[in-house]
Amino acid sequence: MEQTYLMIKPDAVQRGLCGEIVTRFEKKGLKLIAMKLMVIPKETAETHYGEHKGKKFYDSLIAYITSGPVLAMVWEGDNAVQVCRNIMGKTNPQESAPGTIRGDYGMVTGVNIIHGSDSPESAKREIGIFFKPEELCSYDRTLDKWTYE
Ligand code: IDP
Ligand code: MG
Repeated sequence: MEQTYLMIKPDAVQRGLCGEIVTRFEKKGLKLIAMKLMVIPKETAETHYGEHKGKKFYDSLIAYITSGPVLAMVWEGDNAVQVCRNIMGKTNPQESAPGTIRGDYGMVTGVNIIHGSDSPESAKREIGIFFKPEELCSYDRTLDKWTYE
């Protein structure tokens, strides 16, 4: 099964949205396999967002993502990367459809609630930044036979 890295950003932790956001992925049928509340060290944030280095929003992005605790998570499921991106909505919350997380809870791109990997390769890289292999839980859910054909 595909895995993806999701991270509830500091604004959403501060606003008390963790429970509602986690619930959306659970109800969809995705499986939570790791979760950790943490303040990201600056160097880790720079590694995670390395692809954006040099862009005009880079410094504010690093300041934002290290400004308070994030809820780091790994979720698993069929096509999990794309399914989770669909649930999150577009990068700019003003362009995100209502019903998506960013569409429902966010107002601007620079404070946009949640991160999700954009490909299976990114997911592998990002999971490795935030979790040790032994922190990922492998378990069966009896309800999966009512989730998948
Ligand atoms: P994504 O989070 O939807 O994958 P990316 O383009 O990878 O979007 O950008 C990473 C993060 O950088 C965004 O989620 C957002 O927090 C921030 N960001 C991207 N573009 C802008 C911008 O134009 N202004 C401010 N922040 C931005
Ligand atoms: Mg991205």
